[in-house]
Amino acid sequence: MSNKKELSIGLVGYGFMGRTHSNAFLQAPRFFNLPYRPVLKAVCARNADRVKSFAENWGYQSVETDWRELVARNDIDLIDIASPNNTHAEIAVAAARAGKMVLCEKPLGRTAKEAGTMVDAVESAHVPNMVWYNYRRVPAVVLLKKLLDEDRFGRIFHYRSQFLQDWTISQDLPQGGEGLWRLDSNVAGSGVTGDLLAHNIDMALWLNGPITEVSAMTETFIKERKHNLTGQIEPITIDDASAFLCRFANGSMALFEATRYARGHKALFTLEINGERASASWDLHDLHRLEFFDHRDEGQLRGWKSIHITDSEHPYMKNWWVPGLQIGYEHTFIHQVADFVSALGENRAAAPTFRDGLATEYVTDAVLKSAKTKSWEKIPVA
Ligand code: SOE
Repeated sequence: MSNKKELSIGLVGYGFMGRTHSNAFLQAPRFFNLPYRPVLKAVCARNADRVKSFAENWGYQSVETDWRELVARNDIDLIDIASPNNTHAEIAVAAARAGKMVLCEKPLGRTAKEAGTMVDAVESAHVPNMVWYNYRRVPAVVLLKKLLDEDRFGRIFHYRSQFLQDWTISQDLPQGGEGLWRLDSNVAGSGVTGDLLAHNIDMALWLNGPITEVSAMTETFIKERKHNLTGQIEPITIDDASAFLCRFANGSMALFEATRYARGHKALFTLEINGERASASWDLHDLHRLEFFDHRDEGQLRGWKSIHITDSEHPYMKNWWVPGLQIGYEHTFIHQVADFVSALGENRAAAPTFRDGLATEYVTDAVLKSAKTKSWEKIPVA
């Protein structure tokens, strides 16, 4: 066991995200040289039996069934929020007030207003914070960011990005409860705008800078579903599909689309960027490849390159296996922990901070508003 200083984690929530985060806390110090060693101190969820078996499986030292007890413990340094969206703000604000570092699953809040209270709490308590927008840590995407920062693209004209899924097409799928809270707007806040487009927007703001205005449309294809918690047929008020046009501050124009009704697509997150000198594209189903076109290449050999991002000189890859061997989805979370803990050691913030998460929520709020008003909406500065 390493003699590094411990960073004691208190996790809230044991669903899909609780698993990705727990795995990341365990693996990050094994593959990256970090100034602190995350320790799985406690996990909290309401169901006592299930939280106990989750704790046994992942090696948490203790369990809680009330997040307030977890936040009050003085043997916890960091509260990690992986519970449904309607719980994020209250837990984050209490954790920050108790002086804990706070990590939070995306989207930060259900609305920008809610997210704003979370930003105020962590900033006035001066506690390190970060939102789990994990796809920023795909090595191919990090390489794209580097190429953009090196100004290989020149002036940017276009950005386009989609997130396509198909898991809610059946009318028989209920809403509410585990996993399916994503269909209940009281819990989720919104549908694909907050759940999927938020990923596209976070990545776009990071790669291409601020968005200034949006014009959107949304649709709810299935208008009522049985609610798992009440047993009643209840209205569906989330957006099943959402698309918007926008302008970036750098003058580029963009198209974004997310849906859970694209039959055949499971998690097809795509992006393409077109500049004066170069273009690039990436998608999550082939996440270790970056497609790159450089107009400055010699004319007779000019064409799209498909770069396999597995070499030791590619972002993060020297910490993994040997050149040519791939990594995947769970590694994006491991990278996020590694970056957070490294930044902590240097007294720096690790992006995306809560304030960065708020910037995304200004855009998602404006998208939902524009879909209602049928007019262009301006984006405030976070
Ligand atoms: C929804 O299906 C979901 O699990 C999102 O909640 C995640 O953020 C996304 O990464 C994958 O899809």
